Amino acid sequence: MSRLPKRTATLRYLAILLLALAALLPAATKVVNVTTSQWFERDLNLRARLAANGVRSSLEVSLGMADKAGTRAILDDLAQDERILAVALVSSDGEIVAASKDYPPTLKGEDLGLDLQSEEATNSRGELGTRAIQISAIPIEMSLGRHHLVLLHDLSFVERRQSLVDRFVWAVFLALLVCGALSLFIGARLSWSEWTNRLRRFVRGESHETIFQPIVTDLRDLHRRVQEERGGSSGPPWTPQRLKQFLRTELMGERLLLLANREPYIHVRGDDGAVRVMHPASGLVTALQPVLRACSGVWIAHGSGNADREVVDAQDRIAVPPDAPEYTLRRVWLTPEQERGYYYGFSNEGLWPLCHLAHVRPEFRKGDWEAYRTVNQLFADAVCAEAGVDDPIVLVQDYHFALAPKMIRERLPRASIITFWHIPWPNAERVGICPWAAEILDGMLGSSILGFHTQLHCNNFLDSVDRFLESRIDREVSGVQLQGRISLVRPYPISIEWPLRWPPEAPLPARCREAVLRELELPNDAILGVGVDRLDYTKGIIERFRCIEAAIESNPSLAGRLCFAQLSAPSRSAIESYQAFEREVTAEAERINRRFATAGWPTIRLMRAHHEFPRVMTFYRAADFCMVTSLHDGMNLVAKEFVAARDDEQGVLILSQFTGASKELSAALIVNPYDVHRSAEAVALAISMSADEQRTRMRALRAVVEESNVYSWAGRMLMDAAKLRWHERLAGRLKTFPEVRRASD
Ligand code: ADQ
Repeated sequence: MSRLPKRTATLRYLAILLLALAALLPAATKVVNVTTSQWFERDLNLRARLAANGVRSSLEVSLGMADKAGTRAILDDLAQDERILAVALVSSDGEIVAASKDYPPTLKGEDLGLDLQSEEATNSRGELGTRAIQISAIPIEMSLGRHHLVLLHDLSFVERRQSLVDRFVWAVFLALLVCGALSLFIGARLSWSEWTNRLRRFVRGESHETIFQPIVTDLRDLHRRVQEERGGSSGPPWTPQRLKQFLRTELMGERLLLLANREPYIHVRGDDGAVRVMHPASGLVTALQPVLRACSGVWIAHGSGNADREVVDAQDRIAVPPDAPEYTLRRVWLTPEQERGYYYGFSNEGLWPLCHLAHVRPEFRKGDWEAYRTVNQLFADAVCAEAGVDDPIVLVQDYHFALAPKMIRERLPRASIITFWHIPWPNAERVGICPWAAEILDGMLGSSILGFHTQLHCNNFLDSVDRFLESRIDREVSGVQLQGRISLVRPYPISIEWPLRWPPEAPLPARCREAVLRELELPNDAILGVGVDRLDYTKGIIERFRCIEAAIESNPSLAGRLCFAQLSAPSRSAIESYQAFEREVTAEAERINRRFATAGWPTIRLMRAHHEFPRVMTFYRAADFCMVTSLHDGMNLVAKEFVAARDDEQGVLILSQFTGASKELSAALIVNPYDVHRSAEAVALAISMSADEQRTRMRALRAVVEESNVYSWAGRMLMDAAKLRWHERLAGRLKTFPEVRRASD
């Protein structure tokens, strides 16, 4: 805040004070003068009366003896007083009986302007030469009759005193002015800084003085309007450049260390002996790859390809992407037993079904748990070895590494550890199924920030901590305090890059449609639906097929026109429940295809393969509608990819209400995949939807994904981490525990 407005305000108050004093001064002087002159008059009268009483008996004697000289001597004595100029004794008929020597002979009784018949003392004002005088007549009762002792008082001392009083009044006013100005300056300064401090404390949420509520309401309003003007985001849109810039300015250009089980590039030696690079079908990789490309750093992951070891250097590192390196991939090797226990066992037969409400029983085996602990330690060690500093920023990804945050924290207490849980977090009762629930929670709370896709998952996590750990939960800041450290628990809905890294030669949607219809040998008027998923029982693929079946059932004219292409990447095939699921999906597709065999071509096209990115995009752009019918899904990026692929603003998204994405993409047709009948109605609605309505919905969906892209996901987490780092460093400097308040505000 500039000093100028503060000074101007103080000067204004000073001028008001000056004017007020200037207006008061004449009145004050007048009042003081009148009052003092009344005091003096009263004083003189009193003196006159005292004098008269003092000489009354002597005068009576000298008058009785007709002793004129004696009488005059008495009066001369009286006139000795410095304030009495002259004295005369006047008879009741106004005759001067005797007078002191300085009594003006011309001043006769009738000239005195006094009532000489009065029994009371009387006064009048007059002048003697140039002097102002007061004339007092004091009646004296004597045996010779009533006389008046007339005293001429010198009033020049009154004038002298009054001018003294005037000067004194001026001096008092001047002193008042100086003191007023000084106290105004000091008071203004003190109250200004006190007020600013109180306001700051209130804005930071450290006090609750309702007096400031209107200001904060105005601030919020202003902030909201600024946000609206910027298209709803806090600040300019998040781009790779903004993310990079943010890292440089707010996090001092720190490298990111990213820990994830899945590697972004897998080197595989094919049957022909050549080494190929594969991109795994993984939502986590889809989301994090653009972030690491933007920020550089190290991605630490399990080396899972059969040619992975052949291409790394002595430190198990390789620069990626292979064609234009932007960051480092550090591979960690696992024995087959470790992989079986940690990955297939504890992570995917235990935690995955535990966290997804998809009716597959979680399996918890002690051997798997031990492998999980060992492998978490192995990866935590790799992170610490790559850190290079004692306070790195580590992004721990997913349920494979629940214990790693605490293990990293033990070796690097000053690290900023952001853990993101990509799958749902169930309610506390379900969490209790895991025999090591407390250890899992304790391990995760080694993080500085714990991120989930939705607020519901955060709430479930806090409830679980409440149930299984001795800790302090601060619901106001959404954090858990454990062993003197706080972990913030926040929702960060994940997303995809925007705009999509779509090859420049990407065909227009119409060309994509032609290509797909040709490949699937479909007629030009075919209605094409698409589904893209890993072959996972949580994705609701069987429910999706049944919904297509029900749509044709209720509208038989769709048979022979509606084709549903399901791109399914095999996933976790070593696990029995996944093998069974794959068999079930295949059988269900075959059954439906047999049922509508009269169509001339299979209704369900189950394309069981991992498809490279451009091909997936071609299907998105070719489709009339895309179905995401997960039974439970943390977010689901397929929904967002479909929306991002449709720059023609056509196509309809049918989206399960059990995905995190449905909380953001409300312009989709939201369905309950268990309700096959209603979901089939949604398919019918999608097929018959006008181009205008498709455009309106698609525009709304695209606006959401554009604004909440993966850079904003990473940016918001890193912003919170930066604030937390700042708080912790400050607290460390002050040697107090960090009082963390709303790190994301
Ligand atoms: P996933 O369960 O892997 O992710 P999802 O978010 O749908 O699920 O992402 C799947 C990704 O794999 C997409 O990028 C998709 O294009 C790709 N993919 C799917 N099938 C494919 C195929 N056959 N060929 C090639 N690519 C294919 C987990 C959670 C989700 C969460 C993400 C990110 O389960 O809920 O959204 O992490 O946090």
